[in-house]
Amino acid sequence: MNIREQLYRDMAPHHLTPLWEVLHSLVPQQPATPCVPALWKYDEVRPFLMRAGEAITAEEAVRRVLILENPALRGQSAITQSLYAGLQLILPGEVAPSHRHTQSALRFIVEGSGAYTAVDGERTTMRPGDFIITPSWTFHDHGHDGDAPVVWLDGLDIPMIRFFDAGFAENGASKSQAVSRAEGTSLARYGHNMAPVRHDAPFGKTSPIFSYPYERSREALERLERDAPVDAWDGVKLRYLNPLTGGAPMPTMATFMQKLPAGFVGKPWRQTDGAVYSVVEGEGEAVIEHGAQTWRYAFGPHDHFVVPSWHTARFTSERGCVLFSFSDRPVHQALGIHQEERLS
Ligand code: 1HN
Repeated sequence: MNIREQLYRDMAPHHLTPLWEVLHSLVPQQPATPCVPALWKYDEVRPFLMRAGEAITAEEAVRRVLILENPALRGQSAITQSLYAGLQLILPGEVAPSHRHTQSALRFIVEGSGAYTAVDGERTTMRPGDFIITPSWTFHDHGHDGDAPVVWLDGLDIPMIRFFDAGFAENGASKSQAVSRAEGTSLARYGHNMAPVRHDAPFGKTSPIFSYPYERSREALERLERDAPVDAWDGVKLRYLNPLTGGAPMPTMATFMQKLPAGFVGKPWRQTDGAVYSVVEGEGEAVIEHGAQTWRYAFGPHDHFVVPSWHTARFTSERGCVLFSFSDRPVHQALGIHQEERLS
């Protein structure tokens, strides 16, 4: 055995290890994510969700969710290194009981209407395409007074909070929290490019609006598609705002909605923030490239897919489509490490 190997062996019991053996993988020349691209076709996922509806109640499950696990991160409840995503089902008459946690959550409504989520005493009715926020450490419960299944995408910063070992959680005192404010109050206060004269930030670093209705987002995108230049990479893309800061609606997650016009053939891009997509309407194709590998995803309504960090992606759409997406971009930006490249 040479002196190097002898050194490694003798110091290992002392919990010492040589940097020079791992230096290159610690500081790669560019991001080297273990995540892989993945597509979940709604046609394939939906039957499993409905079977989950027969297998367990929302109340017993607490949250009846099928986790979208990155195929390269099985067992970690993660769709990227920092983000969690899942599809949640609530059936008529069910309640998902009140609790709170330091993890922030977003909901993007996929299918069905009439379910509600209650945040801090205010209920919001869910409609397809609505983007709803549960701020960190606010009590939240879900219920459903309608007559058909409701499914939504949950996006949470679970892996990030786990990484920081900063998670706390507790159950609410009652199953459903008491309603203390009329539905629509927070949207009226903060969602019209106005704010209370003596306002505070009721949810700290998180947006005071917790429901961003689809009809408004869609109208903006449609108008811009008609009246403004279409971006060669993104089509027509807008980011959701915290109106009190101009920044992302949550400290850990940014959300976006974009419309690709009919006949769109997008140019390729890559960014450090891995992103999760929910197809709202229409069809298209995502082409994702990394090294020598190429993934081609033909997507349609309610499909979900993930574009990992620093993978090159481009979109095409023959008949047009609307995409919702979220990523951990605000954290990259806060740390000054966000990078984005628009390729030709
Ligand atoms: C949670 O509270 C919800 O409130 C959904 O709907 C998914 C995943 C892990 C931990 C908490 C919800 C969750 C979650």
